Parts: sequence; structure tokens; C-alpha cells
Amino acid sequence: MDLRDAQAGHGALGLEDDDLLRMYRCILLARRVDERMWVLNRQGKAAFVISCQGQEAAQVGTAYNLRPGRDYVYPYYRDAGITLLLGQTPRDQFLSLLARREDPNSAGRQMPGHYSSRKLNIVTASAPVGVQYPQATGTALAFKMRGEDGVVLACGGEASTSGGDWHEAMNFAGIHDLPVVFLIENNAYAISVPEKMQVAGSISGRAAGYGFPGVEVDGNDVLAVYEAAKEAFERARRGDGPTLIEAKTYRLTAHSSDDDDRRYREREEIEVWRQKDPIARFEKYLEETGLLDEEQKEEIADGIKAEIDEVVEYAEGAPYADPEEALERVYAEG
Ligand SMILES: Cc1ncc(C[n+]2csc(CCOP(=O)(O)OP(=O)(O)O)c2C)c(N)n1
Ligand SMILES: [Mg+2]
Repeated sequence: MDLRDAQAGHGALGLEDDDLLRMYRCILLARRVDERMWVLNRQGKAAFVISCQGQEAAQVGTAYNLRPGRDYVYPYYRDAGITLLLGQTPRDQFLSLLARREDPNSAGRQMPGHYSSRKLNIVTASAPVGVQYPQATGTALAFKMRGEDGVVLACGGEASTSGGDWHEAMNFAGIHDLPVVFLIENNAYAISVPEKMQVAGSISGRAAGYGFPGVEVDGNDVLAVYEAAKEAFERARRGDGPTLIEAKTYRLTAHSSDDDDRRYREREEIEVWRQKDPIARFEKYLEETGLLDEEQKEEIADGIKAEIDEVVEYAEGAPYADPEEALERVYAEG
């Protein structure tokens, strides 16, 4: 196991013990929320689930560098770890999953995973893969033109780098030295298509062609990701331009609740990656550095379970939007 040396560990990155516990709680919360979503799906209560499982450390390690409400983020559908860290709540996530009127993302109109918050500068995704990148780059251009110090985080899977939008955005960001960080969560599959059939060469290596740094990082090591992202965000805030981060990780669930992954990947492969689960690895680090013991672990886990029980009950009882509201907030009004 590739664990960081505790001595040189989080202190050297400027992280306090409390920061680590906050990261840990968020990673665990994202996992447990996701697991409950699958239960609701199997109970016939939730139509569709798309998971963050396996990618939580890549998400939280990166987003820990964001200033909510000041920086902007263009997440993709798996980024529950990012949106929970920034301030969306499990209640928000379940209201969205169950398409209730109170869903803050879209008032029950969008598919799950289309996160959105004006207050937190989380910009909703469109369903076509990769369209977030030119939009994110445009926001970074706005920051630069206005002389503001905001940074934009734009996220996606490895297959989103096969489309033209990503390359155009990378090129434009490189030309104008824009304050944008591209996070590619390389989870080895695009639905049933393995990386080797989707990506030529190396993703991180492509940044060189656009004139800015590209780094590859172990996406299941939250501190390694945090370190790479810290450098990237600092570089952007200094006005030195974009960075591409390729976080190597793995999708532990099927692509979505509508996908049967037994048709294209071996169970043994998933087991190998389960041994590298980002949660177990972080727990090991926290235990070795004396920040977490069995009792605290249980306390955190119990707290999360109680919160999820409560908000699921709330969301299940929350009303749907009235049919007459269907066209509200779709077009500009007034
Ligand atoms: C332009 C476009 N083509 C195809 C799809 C269908 N689709 C949705 S997700 C996905 C796979 C994307 O894979 P990746 O970018 O690696 O992200 P992951 O789901 O693995 O996290 C595909 C093909 C789509 N939404 N948009
Ligand atoms: Mg993928």
C-alpha cells in the first residue's frame, strides 16, 4: 500500500488534524449516501442512480482547495464528493434523487447528478459528455478580464477527453493562461468501453501540447490528490494559468443503475480495486497518525447513518412539484 509517511504527511501540506477529519467525514458521507441511493433504487423508489463510489478521494482532495461561493465549479455527474464538501447536504441529494419540488438542483426536473447551486457557484451540467469544459473556460476568462482572483474547477471522466470540446477548452485556456483546473477522474471505463479503447497515449501528457502542466496522481490517495490540486490552484491564483490533473481511480459500481457491468468486466478486477479503496486507505493513514480510533470511527459512522435515515424519511415524504409548474424556471420570466 502506497501510504504517505506520516512525518512528511499532512502537516507538510499545511493541513491541520481537523482538516483531515473533515475530509474523512465527507468521503465517508458521499459513499454512504450513494449506497443508500442504490437501496432506494432496488426498492423501486428511485428511478436512476449514478455513483461516486471509488472516486471520493479524488473529488474531496481536489475540492478542498476551492473557496465555496468565490471559485466556480463545473462538476460532472459522479461528483457528489465535491458538492457535499462545498455545502450541498445529503437532504439536497435525496430530494434530487427522488425528484421532489424542493430539489435545489432543478426542482425535480433533471436527472440525478446534475448538481447546481447559485450560492455555491456550482454550475449545472448538460447531459452531453464534455460540454462543461468550454463553459468553464469561459468563466475563467471572465475572472481574468475582471481582474478577480477566482479559479474554476472543471471535472469529467477520461472519456470526456476524447471529444472536441475538451481539446478546444484546453487550447483556449492555454492560449490565454486562464485560471482553470481540469480534473480528469480516470476510472478506467466509459460505460462498457475500457480506457485502452477510448484514450490514445496519456491524458496528463496531452497538457504539454497545450503549453501547461499535466500531472498524473493516485486518485485513491486523498492527500496526494490534495497536494497536486493545491499546486494547481496556487498556480492559477498567481495568474500563471491552467493545470490538468489526471486522477487514476476506479469505478466500483456499475456505470449506473441501468447498467449490467458483468457483461464487460471481471469480478476479480473489481476485487483488486476494492483492496485500494480510498476510504480504507485514508482510515489507515488516520489510524497510524493517531487521528482516528475505533470508537471515533464508530461515532462518525453512526452520525452519518442517523443523518441519512432522517433525510431519506424527509425526502420520501416531500411533495412533488405540481404539473402546472413544469414550465416554470425553464425560460426567462418577467
Ligand atoms: C456526447 C455524449 N455521448 C455519449 C453519451 C452517453 N454517455 C453518458 S456517460 C458516458 C461515459 C462517459 O465516460 P467517462 O467520461 O469516462 O466518465 P465515467 O462515466 O466513466 O465517470 C457516455 C458514453 C453522452 N451523455 N454524451
Ligand atoms: Mg470513465
